[in-house]
Amino acid sequence: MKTVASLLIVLLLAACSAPQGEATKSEATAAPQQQAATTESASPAAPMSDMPSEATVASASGKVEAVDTTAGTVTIAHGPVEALKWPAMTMTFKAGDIDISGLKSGDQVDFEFTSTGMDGTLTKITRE
Ligand SMILES: [Cu+2]
Repeated sequence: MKTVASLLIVLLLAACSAPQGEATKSEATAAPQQQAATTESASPAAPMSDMPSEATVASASGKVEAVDTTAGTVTIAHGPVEALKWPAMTMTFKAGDIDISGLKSGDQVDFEFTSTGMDGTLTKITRE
């Protein structure tokens, strides 16, 4: 039993010494990496600024509050948008390529839109 125990100790020591050697190496290379990470975390806007470039598609329903065919915008009081963790709110969507001439305030609508940040561009809108 003693032999087994000492073998285990030797194995454990061997197992321990190998990672230590690697740890020393990675510590040496970790310094510049940490600096890079610090630079990134110094600007918390960096991860956020990636979001607007990646448009999120979401759908919601709500009530049209205003239609501006000249500006090409529709203001909608919409319900919560779980995909974007948006609460219910009233906001103005860009119409994009959508024909909004048939909409009028008071219309109940289901709509889909792409969102970049708090900006929404309609991709589909149908009256209920
Ligand atoms: Cu909104």
